Amino acid sequence: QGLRVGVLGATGAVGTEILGILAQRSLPIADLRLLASPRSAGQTLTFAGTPLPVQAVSAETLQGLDLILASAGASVSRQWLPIAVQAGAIAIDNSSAYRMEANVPLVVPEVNPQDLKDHQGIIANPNCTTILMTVALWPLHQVRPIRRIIAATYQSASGAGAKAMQELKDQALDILKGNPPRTAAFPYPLAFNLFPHNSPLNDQGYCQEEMKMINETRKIFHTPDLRLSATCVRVPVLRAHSEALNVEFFEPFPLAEARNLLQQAAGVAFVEDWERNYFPMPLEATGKDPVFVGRLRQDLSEPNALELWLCGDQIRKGAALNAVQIAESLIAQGLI
Ligand code: 2RA
Repeated sequence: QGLRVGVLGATGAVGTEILGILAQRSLPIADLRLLASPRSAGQTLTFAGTPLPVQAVSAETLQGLDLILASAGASVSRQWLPIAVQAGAIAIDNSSAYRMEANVPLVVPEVNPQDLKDHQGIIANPNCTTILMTVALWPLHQVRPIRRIIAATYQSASGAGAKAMQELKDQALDILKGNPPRTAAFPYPLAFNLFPHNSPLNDQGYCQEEMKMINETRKIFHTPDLRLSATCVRVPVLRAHSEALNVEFFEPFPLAEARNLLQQAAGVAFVEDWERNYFPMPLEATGKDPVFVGRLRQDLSEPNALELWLCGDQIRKGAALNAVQIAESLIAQGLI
C-alpha cells in the first residue's frame, strides 16, 4: 500500500516544487499532508488536480506519517523533525540543520545511495551547489580519485527564496525605469549586478555557503582529506545555478575518457557544441531534472587537472527532486 507523506514548508518555493514532482513521479502515496507555519496555514494548494488544505505544523499534525519531506529552514526542522521521527516517520530534510551530524546520512542518490541504510530517522538533503557539483564529479572520481577541486559558483536568486526571485524582477524594472532598485530580500542590488554570497563569514574569510561545499562534499564522497576551495557568488539569474570547476586528480585524466564518462553519467546531460560555442546555460537548465555539464577541457596550467562548466536548476535537482529521489531510493532499497 502507499505511503502517508507529509510536506513541511509546502507553501515555499521548494515545497511547491516537491508537490509538482510528487505529482509527476511514481512515489506510492496513500495520504498527502501539507504542513506549514501557522502564518502560512489555511491556504489550499492543488496536488494532481485535487485541492488540499495547508495545515499548521504541530505535534498532532505530525502523527501518522511514514515520510516527511521538509524544506522550511533549519530552525523549523530542528523544532519539528525529531517529533515527526518519534511519531514513526522518516524525515528527509532540505535544511542545513542536520547535514553534518555523524548519524545523519547526507545523500545524493546518484552518488551515495548506500549511505541511506545507516539512517536513524533523519536523512539530509545536501546544499544545492553541492548536489550539482557531486553529480557531475562523481563519475570521474570513481575512475580516478580527485585530489583537489576549485569551485566558482554563479548562484541564482532562487537560493534566497521566492521573495528574492520576485525582488530580482522588481529591481530590474526599477533600474529600467531609472529608479533606485529596492533591496529587502537581498542586502544589495542584484539586477545588473552580482555580489559574493552574503552568508556569514568565518575567520578565514570563507562564507557558510563555501564551507558547505567543502564539508558536504567530503562527507558525501567519504573523502575527509579532499582538498576543495570555493568562491560562491550571487548572480542575476532566476532559478538555476552555474559552476566553473577546476578538478585536479593524482594523474592526468584523458579528456576523451572523461567526456565519455560524463556522457553516460547518471543525472548528467552533457551539452557541448564547440562549433557554435554552445554550452550549458542556466536559462536552458531551468525546470529540467539533469545537471547540464559541458565545456570540458584540459587545464593548460596543470597536466593533472580538467576544467568543466555546469548548470542545474537550484529548486529542482538542487533541492526538491533530490529529496524525492532519496525517498524513491529508500523504497528501492526496502528501507521504507
Ligand atoms: C543559496 N544554496 O543559494 C543557498 C541556499 N539555498 O543561497
